[in-house]
Amino acid sequence: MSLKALDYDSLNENVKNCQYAVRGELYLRASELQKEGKKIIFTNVGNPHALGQKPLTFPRQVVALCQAPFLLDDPNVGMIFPADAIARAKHYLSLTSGGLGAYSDSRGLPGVRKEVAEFIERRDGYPSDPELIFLTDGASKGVMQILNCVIRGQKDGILVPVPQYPLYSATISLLGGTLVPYYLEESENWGLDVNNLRQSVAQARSQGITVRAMVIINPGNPTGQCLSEANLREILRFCCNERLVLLGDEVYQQNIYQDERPFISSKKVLMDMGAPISKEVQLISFHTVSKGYWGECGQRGGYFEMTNIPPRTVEEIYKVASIALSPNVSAQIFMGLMVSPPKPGDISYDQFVRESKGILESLRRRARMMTDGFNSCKNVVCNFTEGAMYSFPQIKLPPKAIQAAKQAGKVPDVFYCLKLLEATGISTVPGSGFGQKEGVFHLRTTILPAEEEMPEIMDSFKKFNDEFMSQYGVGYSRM
Ligand code: DCS
Repeated sequence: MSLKALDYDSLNENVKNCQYAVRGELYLRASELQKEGKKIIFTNVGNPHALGQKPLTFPRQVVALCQAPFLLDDPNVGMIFPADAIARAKHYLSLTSGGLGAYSDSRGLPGVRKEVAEFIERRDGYPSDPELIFLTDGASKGVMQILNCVIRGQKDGILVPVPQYPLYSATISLLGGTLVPYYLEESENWGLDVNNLRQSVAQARSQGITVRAMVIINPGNPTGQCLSEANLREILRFCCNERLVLLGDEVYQQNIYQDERPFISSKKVLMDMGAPISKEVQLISFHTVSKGYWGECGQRGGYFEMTNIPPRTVEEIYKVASIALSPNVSAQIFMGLMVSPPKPGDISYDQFVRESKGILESLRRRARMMTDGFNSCKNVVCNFTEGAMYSFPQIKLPPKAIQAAKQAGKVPDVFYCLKLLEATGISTVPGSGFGQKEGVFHLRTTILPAEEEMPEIMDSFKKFNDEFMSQYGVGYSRM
């Protein structure tokens, strides 16, 4: 009998081939254990509110009023909401055509796109055009839209860092393109060596692949490094010479935990380089409301900015965005608020600063606690989390553990992470889900558990790791 289209054996092979480890085997097992009543610490996803982070007050007040505009007509509204939140809610409602229940333009509300452009101008010191900014349902949707425009078939290659965030590998698989890996240097604090890029491109070309775009994640996920200005210049020059579109994933730009290497946007570095390069390199930069100290992952708000993209292409991207009608309108308002938060002198300013500083400073301390915790463990080495939300320790698995994993039919780091989960309830993602060099093993955890729980979590990790290493024989010395 012939198969129906949605019978498993007749599904689109690209769907079956696509892997997304952040919600993979470890996550599924953790969910099962949770159902059985075990306490699970979900450190597999960068989802701050799920781990207890409180929403910032001001944006929630504004969006609450936008969702329930009848409150604005209530004579008591001023007793519950501060005047600046009321004013901002009225401002955002005036930008919509019918409030939050109405579709917006498929590129987003023009008024919010203008606020995003003003934010970029303040951040970089260069003009930004709202016409070249599209609002999206989270950065993920933006990345998918752009990769969809770039990938024409299997012979089109996209340079992706390894380790990488699997949105990229999964989307490239879904779209039937080819991922061209370039390796980040763990011993250089996960720095990017342009020679590795050259080698990757040469190898891909020798296999008949047309390399069309390059992805950078800055600050890195899962690796946590901030790219230096010099490194960004090299990357931009490389993209210019090789005629590659640069996809700059900058969703963690507010999450910086050291002062030596601040975040610098690819757009600013490109503009600083001046003509002709600043007019040549095609760049798309992505941002989100999910990360930073906002952590509003469930709202699904993001944007991308296009630089040096021809108007006819922008029109085509607009056409494709139109198929989905409209990005979430409430998320667009979150984005507007994120890029234009309360200013000094506003009623809500002090509270806003107190809340956001509290979150960022605690994240900074947690980044330190985790790195130090991992580095105090046997056979574990870990670079400091300069930015983003993750720790990515290398686990030097003894040969006996690798053997035991093989016998159990598991990839060695999956084996380790499953044992960790069963023993401690800590749900991580094995390094193999992000890509890593052959024979080298990692795990990724977020730095998001509550600060007061952190010592206990690190103690329980250490205890597990000690037992694991003595069970399987130490075998390796620390780097
Ligand atoms: N880009 C990077 C580098 C990310 O880490 C994420 C989310 C996204 C884009 C997508 O964000 P939004 O679609 O929510 O805007 N990070 C996932 C992760 O690794 N853990 O949690 C989510």
